Amino acid sequence: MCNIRGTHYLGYAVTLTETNYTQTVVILTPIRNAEKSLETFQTQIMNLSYPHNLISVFFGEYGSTDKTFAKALNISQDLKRFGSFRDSRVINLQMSGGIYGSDDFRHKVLGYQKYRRSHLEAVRNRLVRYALQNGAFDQVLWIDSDVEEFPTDLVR
Ligand SMILES: Nc1nc2c(ncn2[C@@H]2O[C@H](COP(=O)(O)OP(=O)(O)O)[C@@H](O)[C@H]2O)c(=O)[nH]1
Ligand SMILES: [Mg+2]
Repeated sequence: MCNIRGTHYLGYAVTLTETNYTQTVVILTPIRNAEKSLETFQTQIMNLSYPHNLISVFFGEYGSTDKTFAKALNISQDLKRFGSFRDSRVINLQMSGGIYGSDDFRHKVLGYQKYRRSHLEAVRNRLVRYALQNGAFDQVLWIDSDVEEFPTDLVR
């Protein structure tokens, strides 16, 4: 077992030592037609072990043809009300474009990938610009709504 900057390593198991956290974090999540993955996403965010009063969660939506915006709005209210998160908002990004279709279609058609990726990066950039203009954060973390599982100590 060794100790590297307060973190104990034993084989592949990592145990974080208790720390008095002070840094504020904003989680940025672009969403479009993400209705189906939002519930799992909410559960995972709620389960984060980092102090919720230091975490803000901003969703950046545009162009959904399902109930993504309304659902994200409910989640943002729940995060504040029941999860004691510092802040949570759903931002209307006003950015049309991107590639629509099934996961398979969007991810596999080679000719679309450069355009699809550059659109997504522009979306992420607009979201971070909004966040930095509307709050003061020590750390920024992008997590996509379709990441089905992440460790509860991800932010720590
Ligand atoms: N606002 C916005 N979000 C998008 C758009 N396309 C995808 N997203 C969201 O961005 C995240 C990543 O999209 P995804 O298609 O899974 O991309 P990939 O996994 O990086 O190939 C997900 O949370 C999507 O809901 C878009 O055009 N606008
Ligand atoms: Mg994805």
